Amino acid sequence: MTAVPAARPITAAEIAAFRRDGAVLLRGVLVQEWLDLVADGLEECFAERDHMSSEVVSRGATVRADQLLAARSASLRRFADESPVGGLVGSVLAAPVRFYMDQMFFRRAGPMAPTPWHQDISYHNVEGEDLVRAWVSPDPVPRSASLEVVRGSHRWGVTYRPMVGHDPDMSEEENALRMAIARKRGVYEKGGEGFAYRRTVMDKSLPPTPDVPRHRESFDVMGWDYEPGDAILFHGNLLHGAPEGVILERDRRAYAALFAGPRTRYVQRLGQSVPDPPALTAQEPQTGQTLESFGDVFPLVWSPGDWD
Ligand SMILES: O=C(O)CCC(=O)C(=O)O
Repeated sequence: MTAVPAARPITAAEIAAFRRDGAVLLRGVLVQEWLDLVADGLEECFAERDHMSSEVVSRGATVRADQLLAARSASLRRFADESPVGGLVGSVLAAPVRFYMDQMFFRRAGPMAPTPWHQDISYHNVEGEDLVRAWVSPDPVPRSASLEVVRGSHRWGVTYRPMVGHDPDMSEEENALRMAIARKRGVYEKGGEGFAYRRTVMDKSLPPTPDVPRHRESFDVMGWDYEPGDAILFHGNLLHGAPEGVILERDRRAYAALFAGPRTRYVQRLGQSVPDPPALTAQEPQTGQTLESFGDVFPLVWSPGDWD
């Protein structure tokens, strides 16, 4: 085990809520030391773009999305491996967990760029029932700017197509035209040479992601007033996003770490968006292998009984 215990024990009701809804807000589980590490690590990564830094601009509002931050920042490495979030994920899964990868979604105060609705699982070369996100921020995030989820959608048994990137049924010129039209409307991305959402190939064998904002009343949308010290855990198959048209009164700096339980398997996705961690690529993973097969790349952070 490397994950230290949370500021308070997780309750049976919280574990039941996660399993039922696919997400749960855990109040007051992180002490200040962890929030300082997250704030330091995010500011450090924000200040220095790397080859996977992407800036997504939407009508004058910008979000910086970076990938694999623990590999760049000692503070975030420590948070991923040693903070209580790994053990909290293990507690909801009742299983050993490994740190898989992490991302930041960094917005300064001002108009807020939305996060399009999606499931995390479809952006990565993994599949299975126990990929779980731990979302934390050193900033208060009001309900109006909250991460939002469709309650229970982790149990729909569907993997949706992320609605980003190249349409393989269109020519290069048509794709370029599509992006030029979006740019004219103020929606564009400044990606890095190692990663950009727009370079994803749309996997047309998967159904399109439902348009939640357009048909919002048809979905059971849930969100929270988030306070620093809280952690939001949500299932890798859960539909989630963040709203458009909000003015942020303060920064909204989110750190989102993905943890994997024993049923998480490697799968080569046509629509893979986020590159595999380089240490995994070096081992030439094959579809169907569990992440446990790569224990040196994804070491265990917590196992049942560790906090007893
Ligand atoms: O914080 C956000 O806006 C997006 C977070 C997200 O999509 C994630 O953590 O998977």
